[in-house]
Amino acid sequence: MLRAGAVLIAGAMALLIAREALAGGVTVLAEDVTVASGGAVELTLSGHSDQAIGALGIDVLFDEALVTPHSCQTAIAICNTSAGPGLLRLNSVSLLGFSGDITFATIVFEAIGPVGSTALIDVEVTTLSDTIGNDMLDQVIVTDGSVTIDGLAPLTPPGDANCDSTLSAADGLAVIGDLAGVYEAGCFGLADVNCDGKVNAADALTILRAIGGLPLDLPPGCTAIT
Ligand SMILES: [Ca+2]
Ligand SMILES: [Ca+2]
Repeated sequence: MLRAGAVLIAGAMALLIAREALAGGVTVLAEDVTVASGGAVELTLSGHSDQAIGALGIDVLFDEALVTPHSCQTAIAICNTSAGPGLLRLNSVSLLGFSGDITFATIVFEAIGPVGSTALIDVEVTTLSDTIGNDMLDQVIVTDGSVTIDGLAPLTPPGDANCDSTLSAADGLAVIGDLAGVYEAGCFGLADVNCDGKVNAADALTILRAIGGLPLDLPPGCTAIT
């Protein structure tokens, strides 16, 4: 009887461990970052999946009185920075799937709230399946992030690719230099100034046009740099 009990307990423990392993199959994690009021900051949404992901939907909710998304760079998804008030939405499908360590998106937030406030970056995975459509939502572990608005953090406005607190032609050069592999722009991620989800020569040109006071051809929802 005692032996049967021990077997039962061992079996239950094995089941628990197996369930925990399963529950740890997919992680989605948002960073905690700090930014000066009026500045911009990169927040990376990353994670890991052992199994290939075929379909993914992520909602990122935030306090729109404190932060506003300027751009969203992603190699695997479609990202809508203005899906609703205080809502950024990522959607992705892949026939081959993606797995391992994954960068889902790099979001640039502008801090519009007062010094001392913190905006919770609430991450909700709404869709998750493997490449043949099997639901994997019960396997995901999500970690929310935050943007803390700090009076001590250096001011880095959108477009400030070289992180020197001002927007100048040097930022256009930093973008081109980084793309060419001759210089590492410390705030390269801030340079998607035309909000098309990637940083390239068109952004360097947009920076130069903005400095020169020339009209900028920006999509709806993309705030002009100044
Ligand atoms: Ca700069
Ligand atoms: Ca761009």
